[in-house]
Amino acid sequence: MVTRRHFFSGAGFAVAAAATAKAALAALPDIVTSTSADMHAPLSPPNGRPYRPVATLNGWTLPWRMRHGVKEFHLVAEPVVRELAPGMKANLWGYNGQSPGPTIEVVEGDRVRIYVTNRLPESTSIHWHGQRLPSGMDGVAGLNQPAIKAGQTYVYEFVAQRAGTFMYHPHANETTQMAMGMMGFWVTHPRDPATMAVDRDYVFLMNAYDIAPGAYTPNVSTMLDFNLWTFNSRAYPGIAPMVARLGERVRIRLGNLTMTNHPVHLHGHEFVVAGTDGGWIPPAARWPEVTLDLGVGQMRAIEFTAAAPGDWSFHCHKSHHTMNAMGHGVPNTIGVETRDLADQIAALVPNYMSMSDDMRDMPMQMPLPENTLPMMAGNGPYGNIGMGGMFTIVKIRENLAHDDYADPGWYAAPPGSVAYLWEGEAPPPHRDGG
Ligand SMILES: [Cu+2]
Repeated sequence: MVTRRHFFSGAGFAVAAAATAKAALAALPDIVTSTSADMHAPLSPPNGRPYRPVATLNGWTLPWRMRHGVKEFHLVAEPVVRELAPGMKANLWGYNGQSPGPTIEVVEGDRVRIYVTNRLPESTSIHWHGQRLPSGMDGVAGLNQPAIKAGQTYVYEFVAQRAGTFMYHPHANETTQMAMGMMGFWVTHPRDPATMAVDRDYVFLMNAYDIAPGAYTPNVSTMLDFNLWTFNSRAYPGIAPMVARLGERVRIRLGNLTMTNHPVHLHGHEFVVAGTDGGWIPPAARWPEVTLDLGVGQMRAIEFTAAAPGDWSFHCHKSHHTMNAMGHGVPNTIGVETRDLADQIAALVPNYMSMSDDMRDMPMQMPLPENTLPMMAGNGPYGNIGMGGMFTIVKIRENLAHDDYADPGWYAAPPGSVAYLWEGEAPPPHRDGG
């Protein structure tokens, strides 16, 4: 969970201080890195055209420098250690200290220059997914440019022509590099901040890893059978809640860089799809949904009014995507008296535990290898939340400050508004005819 102290400390930023050749390096923007997987406060633009910044779930926005009217960013592709959730860290590849890399925010019409330094042990490139740009800036190694070799820096420059939702990722050895976490979000804000304005604008990427229980490094030869399903390289309960004040208009922008589709589902509210990969949908053409199936390589922006106070689930509806690493090829034990069986096996195998139906109630007691998340791990106000992976909570409260993104804790439901236990006997079933 993000605490207020962590959230507002601004800690986790570091600017690399070059002891030597500082004058020569002044030609390049500073390298800003983050050491924290917490959600940072949205970055209000210190210069350039005004806009309402986005909030990156368990992430941050890359600061830039303005040089002769050009917004200059410096991305560094490098090995990182990412905390996927408390209790588990992964050796990933990312940008500027984290995976995903920092969000890049610019305004429609901005001229943008991005320095990309490769500190990986192999060649890479960077593709600006969805952008209108010169072919030579599109970042497919071998097609649009030579690969960026280890140690090299390449410079990309183009005008952000279209407002909308974008991603960046390598187009060089990309199966490996995306399986290792190399990706980031990009938002181009409308030239007029009143266009498509909302009160809160959350962004994150959906990604997946295959990390064997007890291991730290993803298996990069996995094609489909991933075992950790994440929002911005975080698994529940490590994913920050999305907080909103009652009545606010909320946007959530998602990009899918996993190898399968994700039907994401919001509880208690309807939303509309307000934007696709190709731009904004005119308001009259939007239709209401409660589940959006996000295909591979796609981006969507959904919007809703935070109409009801409470704690509302927001998750992928593939139920195995709301679980953390589990064994595959497990026999079906539904209807099997697993307790009797478990006792017999336990006599042969110490510490054996079966997939019994009360397992959710005891994940904290299960012996797990080091650096392994329980399959279903969250603790809620009423007991265990049988969720991991691609799951988080939209927390809607009255009287929140409009710039308050900190976790407000659990919802205190008004008396009489919570499902309650029936104390009496249930009647026998009444069967018709037959
Ligand atoms: Cu999913």
